[in-house]
Amino acid sequence: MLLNHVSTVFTAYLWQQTSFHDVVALEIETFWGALASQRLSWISPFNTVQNCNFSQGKIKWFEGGKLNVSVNCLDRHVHTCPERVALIWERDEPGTEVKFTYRELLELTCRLGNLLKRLGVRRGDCVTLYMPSCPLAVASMLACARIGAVHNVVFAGFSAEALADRIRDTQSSTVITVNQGVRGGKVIDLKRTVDQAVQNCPSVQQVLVAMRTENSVAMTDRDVPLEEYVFSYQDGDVFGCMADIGWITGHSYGVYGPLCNGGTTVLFESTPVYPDPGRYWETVQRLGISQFYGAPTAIRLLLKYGDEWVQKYDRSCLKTLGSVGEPINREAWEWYHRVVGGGRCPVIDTWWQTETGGICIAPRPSDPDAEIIPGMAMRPFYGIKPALLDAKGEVLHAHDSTGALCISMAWPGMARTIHNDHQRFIETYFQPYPGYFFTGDGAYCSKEGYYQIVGRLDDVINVSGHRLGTAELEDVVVCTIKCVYVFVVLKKGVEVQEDVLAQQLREMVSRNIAKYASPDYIQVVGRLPKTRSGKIMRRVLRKVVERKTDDLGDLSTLDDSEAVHEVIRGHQRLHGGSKRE
Ligand code: 6R9
Repeated sequence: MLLNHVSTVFTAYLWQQTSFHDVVALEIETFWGALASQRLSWISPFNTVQNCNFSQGKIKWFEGGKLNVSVNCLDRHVHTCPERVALIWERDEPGTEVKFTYRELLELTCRLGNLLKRLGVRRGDCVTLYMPSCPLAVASMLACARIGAVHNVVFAGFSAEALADRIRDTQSSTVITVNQGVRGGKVIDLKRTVDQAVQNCPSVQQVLVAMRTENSVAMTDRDVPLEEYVFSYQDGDVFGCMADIGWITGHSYGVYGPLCNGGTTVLFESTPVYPDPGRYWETVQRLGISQFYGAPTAIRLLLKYGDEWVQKYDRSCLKTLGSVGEPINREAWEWYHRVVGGGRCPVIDTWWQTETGGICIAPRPSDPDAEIIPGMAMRPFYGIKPALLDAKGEVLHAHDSTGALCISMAWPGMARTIHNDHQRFIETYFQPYPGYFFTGDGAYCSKEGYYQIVGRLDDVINVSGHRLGTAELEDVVVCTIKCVYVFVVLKKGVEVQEDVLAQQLREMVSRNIAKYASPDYIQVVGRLPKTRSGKIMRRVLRKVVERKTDDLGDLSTLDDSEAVHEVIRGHQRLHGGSKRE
């Protein structure tokens, strides 16, 4: 876990810089080796930079080296600048942000680390966190890392069953939570959910409970009350990653990346539309955010509310706008660039995955005036060697082709196994294309050598011999029909002629079907089932289209369960109740 975040450190660091042509030419090993020695404090130095073999699923970086990521995030900076602001907690209650200095965060982390040790948590144990994005959650992550425990951060939006599954999976003896969470003005009884979950988790011996609100909650013998510490305000550079810490983006770019670099990070507890759709931009103005990192789903939602909500606030502090989680369609990209950034800030579409640990393909770093093409992740990050492979497993050497996105060389942030299932790790990522790490995504490489993600590979269809992804079709529909949410289901194995597809799309547009439409293989609906990080749950929608709604699978990561019923009703209205070929 510790080393997984090492490359995040570098990507976050490089993102803040402007010109890097001088490092591009360096050899990969020299590059990572030099950065690792210069940017991190090691307890014992490493002997080799890398020792990786994809066919064996062997990923070893910095062998012999030992470091503590919590020390790298905190102690180093407390020695040089203890009063610098490490965290700005953008609380759900508008205008009540709280700042934490590196000194305060270290203090809180050490106290928690000592408490965990006193409660019997040992190196290698897994601690489950079920908390909103707040300083205590960050301190809990860092406290685990500090004492060598593993943290399992579960979205505070998950149900008791989903939480119980994850606790059982990791055999946690300790859970950390808060009495209640607050999101979008609503109070959520998190402790009560934990109580329900642990009834079916015999491994849990203790639940640490902090107070997020003033309301007391029922405590049992198993529960340990925690007090919070809060304070000091200071100015500084501000990295504003809006992702919840329960998503990998919150881990890498909300916590480990900024803190390891001695930066100031914003923890956003609220939603983009609470108390109104100006929340993000009011926060940008008030906190002086310089790098804003968000998800396309939020950008598309805010676009719908109009420019006034953005223009009301001074955004001159913004330098860079980032996007992550799914393809950003051209319209959203352009609005983000023109309205939010006032045409001044580069918009960076960053492609990566939980498995990659940090950003792998993004338009920057590159020359400050190098071109950026809307909706394209474009350039591989240093040390990332993408390759596109065809269905036969052959590498596509020519540009202007689409294939399975693989990565041909190891990099330090990559996943090294799947917890308790190394065989599955090898089968999922290394067996589909021997010698390559397989991402599961499809990508197009342009004539210029720029990459564009076209969507998950199981969602790609063959149109007149070209592989078209869901993202491309959705982009067309959003631009023409002017609706916010579009989801394209591609029936497996379908081959269509380009003119047939174009005709179907034209018909949809001319009939102005903004809510439900049904050519053979396309569904356009109103509200969609999505995860909290904004990913459309395509497997659920596929089941709706295939009329297998009795078994929709695991819905625990769903943000709004009502949306599924809306889609089912919409689909029935279109096709009636009967089964159709
Ligand atoms: C960081 C994160 C990973 C999957 C990934 C891809 C999709 C992420 C994207 C993108 C197009 C981008 N994805 N960023 N697709 N353009 N800029 O999202 O991790 O939650 O593990 O999801 O998300 O399909 O494979 P994770």
